[in-house]
Amino acid sequence: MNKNISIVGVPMDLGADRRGVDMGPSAIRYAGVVARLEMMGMHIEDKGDIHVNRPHRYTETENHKYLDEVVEANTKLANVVSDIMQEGRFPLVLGGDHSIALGTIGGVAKNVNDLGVIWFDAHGDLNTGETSPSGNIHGMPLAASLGYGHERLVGIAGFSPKIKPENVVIIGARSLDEGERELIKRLGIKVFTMHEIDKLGMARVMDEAISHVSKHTKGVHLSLDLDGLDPHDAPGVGTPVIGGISYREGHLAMEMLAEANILCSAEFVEVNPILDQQNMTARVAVALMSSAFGDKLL
Ligand code: B3U
Ligand code: MN
Ligand code: MN
Repeated sequence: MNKNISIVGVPMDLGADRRGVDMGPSAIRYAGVVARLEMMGMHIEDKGDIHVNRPHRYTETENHKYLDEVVEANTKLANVVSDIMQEGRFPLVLGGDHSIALGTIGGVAKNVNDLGVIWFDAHGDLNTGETSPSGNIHGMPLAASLGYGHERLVGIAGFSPKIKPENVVIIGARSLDEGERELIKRLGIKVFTMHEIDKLGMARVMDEAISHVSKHTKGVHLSLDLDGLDPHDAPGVGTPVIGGISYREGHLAMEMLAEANILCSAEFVEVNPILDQQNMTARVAVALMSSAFGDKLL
């Protein structure tokens, strides 16, 4: 496990409908992420936040809200993340809405051929401008990373596709749009919905997910949307969906990732302190991070 971790915040909420996730990085820092990881013996460098431009007015481009701002911030993020990888450090990105996965994956995939991705989420984030019911770009980053969607999103970091469908797993899905279901079937993406988690248990799901994403890859990126967890355990998210992954199942999943020692990068997104209760969701995010980096109970 790489003990040299560089933290980057992305105070972005333009990819989502509800304001407030732009304060996610502050909430996660306030929840003590640096101290917690340092206590575990990690060497932490906090690079601060990426600058995200505040738009003067609402814009929409072919069913993409705030396309210019989202592309600009993700382009910057991809460069910062790529520099961190070049230094041999582990990028830990704090969101921000999930549109920032485009920049993170762009920066990581530039440095890791055949990157695997574990996508923890209630949603598929596999919409394009044609299929999106909302025009919110946070519902599109996985599709765009695979090469589907608006050319300006797909083109972030200057190359596409960034990842291959056979190297992706989605875990925790329970709200998929029609176009997303079609893309999942067409590309043969491995999805562990809540049905599989209930039926097989998280331990078996993670065993299968880990062997799937590490088979043909040289590193795995963890993209964890806090709305993958059940809203009882993580209420501070923009689009809560009932019936999610429990706090305990989330920890088991992170502990198994640490044991497998496959991660090269991670991001924790969609923490919305405005909708939270006593910063609980940010604290859950920090606890999950510590498990993903190998914190043990005994
Ligand atoms: N799939 C819907 C809803 C959604 C996606 N991601 C979140 N919500 N957080 C959409 O708008 O694309
Ligand atoms: Mn998401
Ligand atoms: Mn989600």
